[in-house]
Amino acid sequence: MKYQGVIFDLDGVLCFTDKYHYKAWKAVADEIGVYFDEQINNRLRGVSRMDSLDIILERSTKSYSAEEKMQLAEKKNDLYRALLADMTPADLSDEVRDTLNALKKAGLKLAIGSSSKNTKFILERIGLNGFFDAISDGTNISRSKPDPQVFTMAAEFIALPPTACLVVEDAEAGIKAAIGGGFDSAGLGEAAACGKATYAMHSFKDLLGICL
Ligand code: B16
Ligand code: MG
Repeated sequence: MKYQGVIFDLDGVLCFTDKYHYKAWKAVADEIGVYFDEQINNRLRGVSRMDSLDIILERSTKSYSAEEKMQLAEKKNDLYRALLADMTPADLSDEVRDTLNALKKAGLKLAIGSSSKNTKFILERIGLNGFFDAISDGTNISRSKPDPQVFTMAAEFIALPPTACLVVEDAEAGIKAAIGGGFDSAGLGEAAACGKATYAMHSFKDLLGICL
């Protein structure tokens, strides 16, 4: 096999929480009177919570203290988690579930590499709690994508060098992180269209052809 491990981004790859991020940020932006739309929301893909807030506040005329920013981010996260609570294992597609099972059965080590601090909660909601060999997420990193740290740590957790792992991403920031860390990458959506991924995928199951 070409790779011994696969590191998956979570939001936009295994499940789709964009609409929840959007709803929660929109409520916060409306409350402080800052314009926010779905196009701006697209810029938040793969970006950490505090960096996302900075992008939203680019349109604000008021400047916010670090403490005020923390409060806004906390408010967004409370709203976001309340929406995540509605997710169930039905939010994991059959295609993703079957592909993950086939990769695992073939003996590949599988890990998560996500910027989200809500990774474990989301995995629980969609019925993937305990499925992965390792989880590297927003709770163990100090630098977010496009820095490679989240993937470098995931590879360390599964005891493989970057050259033996494939990173699967939906965000250009994530592909840049993979390149920076010396990983091959497979892109979906924006990450496929950016032209920087090792493989451009049309569908999640394309991983079977790449890895097996
Ligand atoms: P949280 P990923 C990223 O997850 C999301 O794409 C991004 O929109 C979000 O701001 C970030 O997680 C932080 O999420 O607020 O839950 O810590 O795509 O890296 O799995
Ligand atoms: Mg993503």
